[in-house]
Amino acid sequence: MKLKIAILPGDGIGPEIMKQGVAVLNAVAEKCGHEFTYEEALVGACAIEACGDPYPEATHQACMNADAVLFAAVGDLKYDNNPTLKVRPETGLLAMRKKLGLFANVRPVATFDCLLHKSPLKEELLRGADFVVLRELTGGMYFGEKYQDNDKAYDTDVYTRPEIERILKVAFEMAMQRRKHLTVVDKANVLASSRLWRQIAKEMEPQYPEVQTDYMFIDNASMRVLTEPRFFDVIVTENTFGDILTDETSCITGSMGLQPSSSLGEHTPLFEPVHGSWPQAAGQNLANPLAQILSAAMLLEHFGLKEEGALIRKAVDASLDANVRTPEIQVEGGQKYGTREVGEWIVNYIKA
Ligand code: GGG
Repeated sequence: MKLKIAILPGDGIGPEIMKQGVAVLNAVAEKCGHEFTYEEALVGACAIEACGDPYPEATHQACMNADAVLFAAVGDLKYDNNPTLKVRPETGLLAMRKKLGLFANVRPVATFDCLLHKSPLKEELLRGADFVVLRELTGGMYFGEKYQDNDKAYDTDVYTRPEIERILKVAFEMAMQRRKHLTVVDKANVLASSRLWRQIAKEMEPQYPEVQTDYMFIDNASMRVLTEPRFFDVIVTENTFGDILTDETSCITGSMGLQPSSSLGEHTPLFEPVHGSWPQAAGQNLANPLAQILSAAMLLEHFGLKEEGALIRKAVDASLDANVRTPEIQVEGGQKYGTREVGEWIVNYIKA
């Protein structure tokens, strides 16, 4: 298969983990006889530095012209530490999602047996946990009207019926493909937008009679994903709740560096780690490349390359079993591996 992939390394650890993601894609292409071509483009702080725009038109064109986008992360301390800098790297990410119409962010949460002990949670609660958080990605507070002066600030939490219906349709259909259990997570006891989500979900329920649908407040869900992770199959929720909930679920997988995602919608699909740019670790060969590599696996699976995706997953499992791990999941007293060494080990496994 021929695939044209837009490569967006972004900021911080982004370029380092992306290098490993692309190396793994190349190893798969070589092994399985595919032709993947790449066009690299700027997004985030590096794009602001280059041209003053965190999502330049040239990057948008590269994304639109590609079959898929492989993205790493954006964010830089310079902007976190200086609130007078009004153009932030993260607005590049939001603009990209909005312009590509990527409203459905699929964030799978699964355990790795050899890392269960790394979690702060009890092993017996975690074993076998396997669910998906479907995060709405182009609405809510992230995109609603904002205001800030010295004395007052607000973000508006807006959702329209079509925005809610389209993400719920994806959620119900995903549940049908899995264990037929959907949990709608909201804050309907307080928020009007949540009440509309709940109303529309209840209206849609009869179209999917095989799906067991339940409703949970975000505060309760935040507790239940940690105390009863096996309860969940598909969680659907709005933008902000989904962002927060999936950092929390890194306690289930064992590391933020192990959570990949896909973003689907109107235009080119995008694949990215759930984690951010970790600018403090940039250039130090410390970051875990596995979320990026697993995002590449999701990319291939999206185009029907199931065996190729499975090959990457097998290589990732093998690297973890062989204790070839970055510091945050390293075996106590074991050998240290960096971003590069983990990536190279996986490439060699795939080529063997
Ligand atoms: N790879 C994800 C990333 O770069 N995250 C940084 C960030 O700004 N995240 C906010 C979001 O995902 O909405």
